[in-house]
Amino acid sequence: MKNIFDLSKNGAKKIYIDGTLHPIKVGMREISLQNGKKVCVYDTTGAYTDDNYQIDIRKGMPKVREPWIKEREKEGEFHTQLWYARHGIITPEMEYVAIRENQNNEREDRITPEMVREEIAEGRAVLPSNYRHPEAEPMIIGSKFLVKINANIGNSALGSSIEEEVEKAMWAVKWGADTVMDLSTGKEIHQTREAILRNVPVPIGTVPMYQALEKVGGEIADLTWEVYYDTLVEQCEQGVDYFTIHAGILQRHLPAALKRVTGIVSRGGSILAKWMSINKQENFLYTHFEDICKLLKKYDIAFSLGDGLRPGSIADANDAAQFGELEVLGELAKIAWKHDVQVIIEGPGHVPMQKIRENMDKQIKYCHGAPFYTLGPLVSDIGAGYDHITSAIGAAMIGWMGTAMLCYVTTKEHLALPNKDDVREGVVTYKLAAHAADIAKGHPGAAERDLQMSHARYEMRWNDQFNLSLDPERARRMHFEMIREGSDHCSMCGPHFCAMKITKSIL
Ligand code: IRN
Ligand code: FE2
Repeated sequence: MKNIFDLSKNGAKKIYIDGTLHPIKVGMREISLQNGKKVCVYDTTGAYTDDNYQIDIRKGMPKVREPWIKEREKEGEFHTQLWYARHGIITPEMEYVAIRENQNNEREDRITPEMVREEIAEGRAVLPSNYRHPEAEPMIIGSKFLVKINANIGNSALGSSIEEEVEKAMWAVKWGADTVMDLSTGKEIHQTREAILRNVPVPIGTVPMYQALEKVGGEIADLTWEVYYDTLVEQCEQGVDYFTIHAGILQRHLPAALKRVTGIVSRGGSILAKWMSINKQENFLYTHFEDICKLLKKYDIAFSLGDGLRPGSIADANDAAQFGELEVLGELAKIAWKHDVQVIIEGPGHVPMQKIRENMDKQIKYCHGAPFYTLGPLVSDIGAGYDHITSAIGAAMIGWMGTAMLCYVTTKEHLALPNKDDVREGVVTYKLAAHAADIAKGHPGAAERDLQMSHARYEMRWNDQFNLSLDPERARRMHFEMIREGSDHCSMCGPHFCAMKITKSIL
């Protein structure tokens, strides 16, 4: 397989930073500039960008966490990162993410391993780490840290193959996805997930309900707690790091939700609503919540408490159904914490800009500081074909307000299953939204790359401009569409109308 991860053509290389508390090596990306400066940036590609690495899909990736897990095995007990944090223990995973977050800067306000521990202990940050997924590099989701992005992939009944989905997953991490969710609902769900888990260096999330429903032939009436639980165990064993579990949508929320313009737009949420209406019983994920906690705790899998009632149109934003469910998610977070299980809270959806603030405020109020993870939100309903942008506007805003992870939305949202190119565009668009939020939040050193980019622009260092951008390949191709290598200007202004050139000639 051709190496899609070659950094050298973009003036970059992989470097490793040693831990001080633990014998760990943290991979980062170093971009070398024409003026001799070096810029160190966060890197999600794991061993793929290591010079000596040979990609072999059948063999899978190196197991970076294996030595630490073996160590715990020797001690005879496993605990969750939350348990360790609460007991004052800084794990190798915690030191790892602290080093990663700093992007090699030595500023006084840099992230320390102790800060990581404290944020996890307080439930304000999550370090997804199923010990059955040792291929995943530790990363952290919390409002004090870099805003993270998730890329959804997965087949549907109408298309895609295992190879295509693995390629999409690798492509997603190439462009910077911090986690990948496999949302497959079609054929060979187990095998597809296995191939993805073994071949990406980031945490993997799923919505187990999708496979549970497949197991009963798509018949919601046939769904049972037992089938769901078996599915959970299967996915736990495979190594899934976090599960979207729609345990907060309850019978009492349904009348309001059914009166909406767009009803229930969450797949998981709609399945459970239908199940409740058929059986006249409470959501079995809610009634069995503690059983789920006990299972997840054994593996250190995090909850991503699903927003089954997120609004699917701006007309439905911030309604009683949505916030009623959010309140329940906050109660469930407390129960999960009682079991030392880590928790993220999922959020919307479609929300006009003036209603975004209330979402963050209510999440903080109801959910006791648990990280917020939103799908956009899309700030308008008319962006079909451009919904990566409609949603990135909302994502940047809510990220700035404190949302810890942004679930990307692709150009194909509402229209079709995204392909590789859609994944790339979605990921880069969301990296921008997340980065814009990091700058606005004042994350230590976040704006350094921007400053270097601006110097490169003013000094017409074209290669540096490409290499510092989030998609060097696209930037380079566009620049050279109309102009030859070695020109000191671009084809936008031509040789005589470059404002920066004119400015520099003013004495
Ligand atoms: C994120 C925030 N709110 C929803 N999401 C994601 O939406 C969730 O993590 C999953 O990847 C996707 C589909 O969820 P539903 O439609 O089953 O709720
Ligand atoms: Fe939508």
